[in-house]
Amino acid sequence: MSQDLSRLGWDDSLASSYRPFDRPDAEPARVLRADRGVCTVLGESGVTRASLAGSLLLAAANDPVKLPCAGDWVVTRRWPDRRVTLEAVLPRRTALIRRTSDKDATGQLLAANMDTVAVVEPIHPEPDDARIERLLALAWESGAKPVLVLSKADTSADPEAVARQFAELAPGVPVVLLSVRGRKGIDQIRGYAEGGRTLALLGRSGAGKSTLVNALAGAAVMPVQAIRDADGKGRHTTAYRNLVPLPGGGAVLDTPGIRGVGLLDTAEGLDRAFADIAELAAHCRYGDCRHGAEPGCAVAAALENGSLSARRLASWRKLRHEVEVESARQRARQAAAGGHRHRRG
Ligand SMILES: Nc1nc2c(ncn2[C@@H]2O[C@H](COP(=O)(O)OP(=O)(O)OP(=O)(O)O)[C@@H](O)[C@H]2O)c(=O)[nH]1
Ligand SMILES: [Mg+2]
Ligand SMILES: [Zn+2]
Repeated sequence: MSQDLSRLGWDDSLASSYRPFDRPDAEPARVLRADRGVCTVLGESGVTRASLAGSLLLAAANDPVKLPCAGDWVVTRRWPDRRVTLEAVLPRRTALIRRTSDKDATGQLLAANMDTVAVVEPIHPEPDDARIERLLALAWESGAKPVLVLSKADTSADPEAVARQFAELAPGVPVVLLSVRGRKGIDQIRGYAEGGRTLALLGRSGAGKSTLVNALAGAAVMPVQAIRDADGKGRHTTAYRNLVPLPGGGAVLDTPGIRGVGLLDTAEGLDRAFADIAELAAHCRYGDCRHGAEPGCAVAAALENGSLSARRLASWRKLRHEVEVESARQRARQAAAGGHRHRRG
């Protein structure tokens, strides 16, 4: 049962980052699921469970982001007693990282090595503008390309109108209308996994992520919320992140619904998610314009003529403030850590 890893995106560049680790008892593999201390991986010889090597645990002691995550390409090693260990994580091409809490020094890694991040937001109940904007900023920052998926399109009488309305929140981002119930949009989304690519799904609980995974896989691989909830609140059904290889090649990465998504040092992601405002700001008279009462402010002018909504500007200000606070915090932490090292050395 030899597996062709190229169906999961293994290529020459990954092969060359693997080369230094190559030895007769080693094998490259991709993490399907990461649990505490052990990962389910898919390698050329099939699916195995690999426990994390001590060296890896040590290296990640102060930085959990270094621990393997669903989507990671890793080096496994098979021991004479047939035990398999996970020795190293190959450099990530993209990484979806959120801030967990104010106290945490590092973020939480949600997914790795995805080519595209689908922000899945249900049409029913009313999609949440702020959540879409926040998740798109996170998606941009990951280094992957975002796509906005408006799910449960069958719950709207005029889904196209909803799509047009929400496209304004997502400049430069494709918008896909999805109804698994109505078999609409599934093939278009499958396109993002073609050619051995990986699509990660991000969105609130009950958005229909796992239902989409099952439709793409053509099998009930992920449990979905059984009872249709009237208020659309949805309890968490998916409890772990899972990379699901698809029959036609490529893979989709399911994640548990997230409630609070804190942004880390996401200035670049924010600029891309709010490309409309960034573009306007480039035309302000002053380079350091705060878009308040400054003369020659292009953002204020757009607000005035109605091409920019006050809601969107407020949303951008709020997220930017959050990122600034977080960046300052990180700088302080780095300075403290540097000082600490200095004292020791
Ligand atoms: N009307 C309609 N309902 C859908 C559609 N897709 C999913 N649902 C329903 O939405 C509910 C939630 O679906 P899930 O796939 O479990 O949602 P999820 O995003 O995986 O949720 P978590 O795992 O909790 O994050 C289920 O009751 C589905 O039947 C759709 O296309 N149309
Ligand atoms: Mg789910
Ligand atoms: Zn301005």
